This record gives sequence, C-alpha cells and structure tokens, in this order.
Amino acid sequence: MKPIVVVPTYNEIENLERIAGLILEQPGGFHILIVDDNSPDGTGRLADDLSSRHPGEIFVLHRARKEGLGRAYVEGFERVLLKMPEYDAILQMDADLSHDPASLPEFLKLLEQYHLVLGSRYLHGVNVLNWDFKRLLLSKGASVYVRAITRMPYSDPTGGFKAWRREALQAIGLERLFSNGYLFQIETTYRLHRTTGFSIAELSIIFRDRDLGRSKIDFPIILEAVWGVIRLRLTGR
Ligand SMILES: Nc1nc2c(ncn2[C@@H]2O[C@H](COP(=O)(O)OP(=O)(O)OP(=O)(O)O)[C@@H](O)[C@H]2O)c(=O)[nH]1
Ligand SMILES: [Mg+2]
Repeated sequence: MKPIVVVPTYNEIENLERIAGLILEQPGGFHILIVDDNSPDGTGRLADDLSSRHPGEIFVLHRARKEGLGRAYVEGFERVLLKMPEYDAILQMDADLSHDPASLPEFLKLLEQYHLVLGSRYLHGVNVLNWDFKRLLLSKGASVYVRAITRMPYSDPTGGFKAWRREALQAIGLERLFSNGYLFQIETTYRLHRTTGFSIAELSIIFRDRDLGRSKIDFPIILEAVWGVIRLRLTGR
C-alpha cells in the first residue's frame, strides 16, 4: 500500500519539522499532507519550506482561517481522495508529537487486513504519559460515555491516531459530517461502524502529552462532543 499521513496544524511551529522528519524516516514510504489554518506563528511558511526540501513527499494545503480540526481533516481527506489517487492508505495524526510516528508501520500492516485501524491508548491498561489526573478522567469518562450511547465496542473512541483504507474513507460521506472538534473522531468511526461490509481493528499506542506549543481544546469542543454523541445515535448516522 502507498501511505500518506494527513497532519492538521495550528501554531505548531516548534513541533512540525521534528514530526515531519520522523514520519519520513519510518519504513513504508510515508508521505505527508500538512493542512494549516493560516497559523499566526508561521507554521504554514515552515510547511512550504519543508515541502520544497522534500518535493513529492511533503505536500501543503493552506486554509484561510482556523475552523477547527474536523474541517481541516475533511478538506485534507477530500484533497487526497479527489486529487491524489496514488495513495490507498490514508492516516491521520496530531502534529504535537503526542502520537509516536514509530507506530506508523504497525498501522500499515494492520490495514492490509482491516478497513480502519484505531490507535488506542486504553487497549491494555492506560498508555498515557504526562497527563494529570483530571485530563485522564475526562478522556476515560468520554470513552465510557461514547461506548454507552453509541454501542461501539472500541476502547478509545475519541483518539485521533487512525489509518483508513481509501475505500473506507470514501464510504463515510465526508460532505455529510457535521462535527468539528473531538466529536470528529467519534463521528468518522461511527459512520464506518454503521456501514456494513467494513472491518475495524484497534492498535495499542502510547500517547504522550505535548511538551511544546499550546492545546487547542476548549469548552465548546467538549460541549459539542457531549451533545453530538446523542445526535449521532438519534440520527443513526
Ligand atoms: N488546521 C487545524 N489544525 C488544528 C486545529 N485545531 C487543532 N489542530 C491540530 O490538531 C492536532 C490536535 O490538536 P491539539 O490542540 O493538540 O489537541 P489535543 O491533542 O486534543 O490536545 P493537547 O494535546 O492538550 O493540545 C494538532 O496537530 C493541532 O495543531 C484547527 O482549527 N485547524
Ligand atoms: Mg495534542
């Protein structure tokens, strides 16, 4: 399979060069599509610079303004589906080094058998480094809540380190997704879970809280997820 990793960025200038280098270093020939929302700190310019240093390996999609993680992913995924037909494995990960690029080859291996592979922090105990108790409780609580309402069996339904086969990403109907923040991860998995004929696997990953840069999580993102999960269940989509 030919893989591309979609990496959304907003003010990740301290992290981007390092993560890009680590992704390119992995065996399997991973290419990168950076989706930047006009970051005030100049991340977009750094992305262009990286792209010119690695032609044909690093691509950049510039968006006019910050509209949230979900919108950035939708536009990035659409770009790959419509304009980059050579890639049949489409992966997603954060730019802040919370997700370890060393796991990428394992995702790719599992993708030979499954349509979607979910990176999970909670498959075998708790694989989270540097989180305080409050943050861990919020995340674990969210997992329990999502599983109870949606009836999905996956151990970490809000995780953002995932790998899709092209046909699976095509099947979820990107143009119909309504979510944006945390809910985006839940909604995309739920859509495929509800579509017959697709298989979903979990892969144990280690999650490390960011050392550099600032979190973009805020109260509206949490609220969107709380209501959104109920909306997902009610509409059944
Ligand atoms: N393009 C784009 N990227 C975003 C936006 N919001 C977040 N991101 C990126 O999405 C990834 C995850 O965002 P984070 O802020 O790290 O969210 P998180 O990992 O849940 O929380 P922290 O690790 O505590 O910061 C990072 O690569 C961010 O730069 C956005 O509105 N637009
Ligand atoms: Mg993060």
